[in-house]
Amino acid sequence: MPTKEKFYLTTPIYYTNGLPHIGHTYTTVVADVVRRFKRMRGYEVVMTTGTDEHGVNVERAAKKAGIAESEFVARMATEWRGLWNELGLNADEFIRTTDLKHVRTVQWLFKLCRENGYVYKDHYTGQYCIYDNAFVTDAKPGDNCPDCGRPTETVTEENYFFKLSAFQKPLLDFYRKNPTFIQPETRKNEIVSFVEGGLKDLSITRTTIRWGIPVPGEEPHVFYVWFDALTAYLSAVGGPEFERRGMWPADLHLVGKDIIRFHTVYWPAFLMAAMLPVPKQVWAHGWFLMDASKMSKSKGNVILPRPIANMLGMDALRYFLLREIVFGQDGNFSYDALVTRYNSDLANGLGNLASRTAAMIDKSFAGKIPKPAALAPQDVALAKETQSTIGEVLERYENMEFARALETIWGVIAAADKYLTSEQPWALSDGQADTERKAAILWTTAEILRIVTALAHPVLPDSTGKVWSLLGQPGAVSGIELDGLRWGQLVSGVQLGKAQALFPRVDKAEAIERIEAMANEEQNPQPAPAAAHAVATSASSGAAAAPAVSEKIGIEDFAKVEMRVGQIKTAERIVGADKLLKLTVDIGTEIRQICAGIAQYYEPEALIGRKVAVVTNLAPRKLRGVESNGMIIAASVGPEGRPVLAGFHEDVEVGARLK
Ligand code: ME8
Repeated sequence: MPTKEKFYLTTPIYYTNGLPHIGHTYTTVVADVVRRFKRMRGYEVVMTTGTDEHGVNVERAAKKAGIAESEFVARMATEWRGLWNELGLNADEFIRTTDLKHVRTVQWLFKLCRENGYVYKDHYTGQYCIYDNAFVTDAKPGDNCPDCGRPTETVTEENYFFKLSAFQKPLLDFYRKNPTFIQPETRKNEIVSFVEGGLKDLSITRTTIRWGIPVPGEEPHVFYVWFDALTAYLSAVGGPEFERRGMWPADLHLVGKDIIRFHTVYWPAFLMAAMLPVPKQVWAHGWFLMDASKMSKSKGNVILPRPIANMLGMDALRYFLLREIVFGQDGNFSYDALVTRYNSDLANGLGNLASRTAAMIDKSFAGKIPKPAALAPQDVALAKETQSTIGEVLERYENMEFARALETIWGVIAAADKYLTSEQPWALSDGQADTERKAAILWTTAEILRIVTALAHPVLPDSTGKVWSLLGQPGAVSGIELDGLRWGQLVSGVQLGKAQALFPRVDKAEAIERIEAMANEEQNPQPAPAAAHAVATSASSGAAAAPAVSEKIGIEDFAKVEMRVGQIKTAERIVGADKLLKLTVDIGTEIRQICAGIAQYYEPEALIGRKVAVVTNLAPRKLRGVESNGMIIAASVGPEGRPVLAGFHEDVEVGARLK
């Protein structure tokens, strides 16, 4: 069997001084889309992401948190990795710059550069902040420290330097011979003029920073940020033994425009100096802006991915990020545009086409995909149109024109909608001729849906999987070979799968309010016991809610908690929160709205009328954006903490106090 062609792609190795926001999510989503697309084109793909964990900022943050740097970065790496997993964005390799294999790779790369004569020791003079113990990049004598605002001092220290100046010509030659190395084209021009303007040697070690990779035998020298961070791409796929893994050089480094210079000037120069293969392409995309300015934690204008994924699903966020702005350019992020696109393109577009088609096949053909006896000219015309878009979409994906790829796919969805409207299969009778016509129309529509599903899969992995099983097609949608995708491959005679909710329509104002409330909750977590609002249990509410067993409380403490008998009046699921139920509970004096984390164990209808124990004097708060005013008591059973509602064996009066 021929071995597959390899494709190695990376996201930046993100800093651990904050948590992922929509900007980081954007790059990682794009990487994941490219990964899925390339796999569907038959490549063996490896995608790397990771965390950049050294430097003075980490030293400071760890100090502030009162913990060791190693512990601080371990916690942050767990958070990053955890969120990527939660969002379905887990890469094949997650490299941390504190990993031993990375440390060895950096030291090895340095050794090669040094042996080849591109490293020398000299003095570095820069502006230094004695309060923060750090050099201030790009500062001039007399400038203040941007972090603490105090005056900087001119300080000279001995550093190792990398002879970047020797690479002006090799780099310019390289750009010329590899015209697609820097993408998009506009960025390439910027970089070429920068290199043509002359390159200064680069200081690559520091003695003023402690938290870094040591230069072997040269302590206290540690590697300075970029020599360390960029090398992570190589460490992730074998480091010094990269040939064994066969993934290096990288085929694609995906980055934001802020770090393009490091990737297209420093990185190839380091590799050339070490006589190692240079990556094939660096793609620098634009910014997602918030109210026309760059998102940053200090400005407090960051958009978080989790609340959006919780409310609308991760596929919706993926779709929006790729559809909304042209890859490479800047664009604004707005919840309004997000929800509008969700309702129009996903709920009314793909979701509606899938559910309508399935419902009609269900009704007219007992849920089996019909086989058409003959096709009408309009069916054939639509088939031709759809077939011709396949190649177009593949090309657009290949050129990283995601917005246009999606636009083309959604053009096919619109054509299918129009076709149904004009053919009106629902108006046809059950007579033989009409049934045959219906078969042709519904087969054609289902075939369009199959093709659209395959083409949209890299962007909408979850929902296209659902449509695929709805269509009862063999195998998994991810297993389709896009290059073999053709009109007419729909398998008929198969039974449709179970219909699943794809993109339930949402009320825009309510959805935005919920997303914002969840984001607020995530950014300003409230101290316990609020965390246990959903349902109070001894184990699942965690240590924060329940005092340690040994810690006794007085009766006066217990008396502060007001508990009453409540009766559940209504219960419903909450869109975007699969664990929560929204209840209204009569507590004798009033009807309260309470959210409870029991949706996976209790059917809403079965709860109506049930009497429960309610904590009634908890401060109200929002859970997943829904107000919760009280707490229902439940036991936490088994290792998963299954909630079992506390109840009463005798009839008790609603509102009675529990003591
Ligand atoms: O620079 N819009 O890490 P970092 C779009 N550790 N993309 C954005 C964005 C926004 N508003 N904000 C961030 C570093 N990004 C280094 C990288 S690599 C060897 C070392 C994305 O945590 C974009 O990809 O600051 C940008 O380049 C990256 O996050 C910066 O991440």
